[in-house]
Amino acid sequence: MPRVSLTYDNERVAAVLEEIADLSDLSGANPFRAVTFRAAARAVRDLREPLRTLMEQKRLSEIPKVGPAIAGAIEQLLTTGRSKRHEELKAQVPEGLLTLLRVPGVGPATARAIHEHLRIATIDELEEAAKAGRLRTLPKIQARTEENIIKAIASLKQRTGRSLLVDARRAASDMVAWLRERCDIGLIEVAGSTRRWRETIGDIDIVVGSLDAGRIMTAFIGTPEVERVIARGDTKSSVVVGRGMQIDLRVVRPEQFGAAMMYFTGSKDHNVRMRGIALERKLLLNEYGLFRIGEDKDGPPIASRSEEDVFAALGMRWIPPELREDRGEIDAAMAGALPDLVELADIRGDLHAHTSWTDGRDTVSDMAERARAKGYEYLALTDHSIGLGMTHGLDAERIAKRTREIEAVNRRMAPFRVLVGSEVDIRSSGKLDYDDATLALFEVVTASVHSSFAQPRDAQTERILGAMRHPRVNAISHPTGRLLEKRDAYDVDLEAIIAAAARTKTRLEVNGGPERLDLSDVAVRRAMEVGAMLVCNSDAHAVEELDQMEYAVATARRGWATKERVQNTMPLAELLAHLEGKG
Ligand code: DGT
Ligand code: CA
Ligand code: CA
Ligand code: ZN
Repeated sequence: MPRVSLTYDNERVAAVLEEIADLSDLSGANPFRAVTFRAAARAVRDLREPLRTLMEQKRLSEIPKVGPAIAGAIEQLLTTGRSKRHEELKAQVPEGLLTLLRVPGVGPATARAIHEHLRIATIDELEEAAKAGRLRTLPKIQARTEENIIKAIASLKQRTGRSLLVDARRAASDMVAWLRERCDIGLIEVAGSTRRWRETIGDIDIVVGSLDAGRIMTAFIGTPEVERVIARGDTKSSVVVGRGMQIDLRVVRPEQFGAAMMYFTGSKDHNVRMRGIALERKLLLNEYGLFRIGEDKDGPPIASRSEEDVFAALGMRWIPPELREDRGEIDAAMAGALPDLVELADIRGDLHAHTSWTDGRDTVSDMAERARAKGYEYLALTDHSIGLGMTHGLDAERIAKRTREIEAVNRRMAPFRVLVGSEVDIRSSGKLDYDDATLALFEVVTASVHSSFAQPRDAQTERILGAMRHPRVNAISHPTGRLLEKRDAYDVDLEAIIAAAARTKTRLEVNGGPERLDLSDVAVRRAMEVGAMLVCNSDAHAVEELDQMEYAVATARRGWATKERVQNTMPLAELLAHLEGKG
């Protein structure tokens, strides 16, 4: 049987190599070792092939920055899930020291000094010491560093510890692929918040319908990804895989699969209401099926095999998992008024992507080829404006050169169409980064905030409203600026922006970047209510990131978005007409 190729491998190995680097630093060992491992981690992240393939072809040492020692460590990780060097270092370095490195501003030398002098090993202890002014008594730590550490810890503490949806989906599909291959399971699906495409995930839930629970549990626990087994039972087990991600697996009988999927998909609030609806009809709904009250639990259910059966028996159409949050979907389903949600297949092009002209990795031609291969009719390449010094923004001369390159690609690839686009920065003053004459050089302009996040609410709101009033600005990208588990949205009157979007016909982006998902589902719902138009974009900085569109569409669906309200479901000709004068 062929081995499952685990896409998660490269990322997982890179993370361990990085941790080896951090631990080497913390142990005060040879500093070059840390540098080497960190460089190798970066090289592994940039790989386009699975490490497993390279290992099987004995080509690990061809990876830049990977010498024989690191190649050996990678091979150990891939085959046993562990690395000797990693384990040795972990035994050497006091537990908890690694977590201090998560505080921005605390490097290895600082962490070691803090530990040696103050015996501090946790973030809570660090915060306490910083607040008591005890850090500044240490050599090389100034009062300002101490202040910064207090601030950094405050923002760290805002994180929920939940995982990004994209990481959960990857780990979940790797596990499903592994179990399918090992056990030949017909009925297996991801449930829980991952199936609902919630923006962050607490743990992954997988449901299997099979009569062979024992064998499936054994395979589950024996997966090479598994770092720790939390619980093992006959029908329910839990494990932890890379990066602390927990996976719960439940096995039910095949004829119970639909009811179990419904139960474990949740959300909890949705389930509570569904059970209430059942009770009103003198029915009992649980993970085994829908039953007439009074009959014993082992009697035959009215429905249980598929979700459709259960919903139908309750007088409802099947509710897409993205809607199952108890936000009105149950009433809508009973009234036959569920929205006809936008689908990935409705998307005809992408209106926000970057190339190697600015901070993207791939060329105009590569991006266009991949977009066409995805079945798109068009792709807007929206490289950054000049003000973003760090991303090598386009000046007049480079705009012209890039446009000529795009035209050449368009001649070759017609009828596929690359649109000449710009992601124009909204400066802190509220001015756009290009003058009107320059903006007129683009077919698509999306405007966004990349700096001065701390402006007061009124100023920030006016800054974005000003951009929306500009006739050449088609859309606002990542309208709130949030980075999940990293940075809060800037303080802005989103209600005013959504209202202005409807008024000025400026589209609001649903950005599919894994850390963004911005607008959020809730904001999309508001935009839908108010009549604002949306655009679903990938914000790809490399060809494979065009696939982030899936996340933009899922987030739009969670906000009840329909096809008619998403601009890039339009065919090219219609889109071009709309872009002129904001249609
Ligand atoms: P998460 O893991 O925090 O991202 O969110 P979920 O929705 O995946 O929650 P989780 O993993 O605790 O449970 C998965 C689903 O199983 C949940 O959405 C509803 C159902 N469920 C689990 N435990 C209970 C419970 O005690 N009561 C009810 N009503 N439903 C439950
Ligand atoms: Ca879960
Ligand atoms: Ca769970
Ligand atoms: Zn962008």
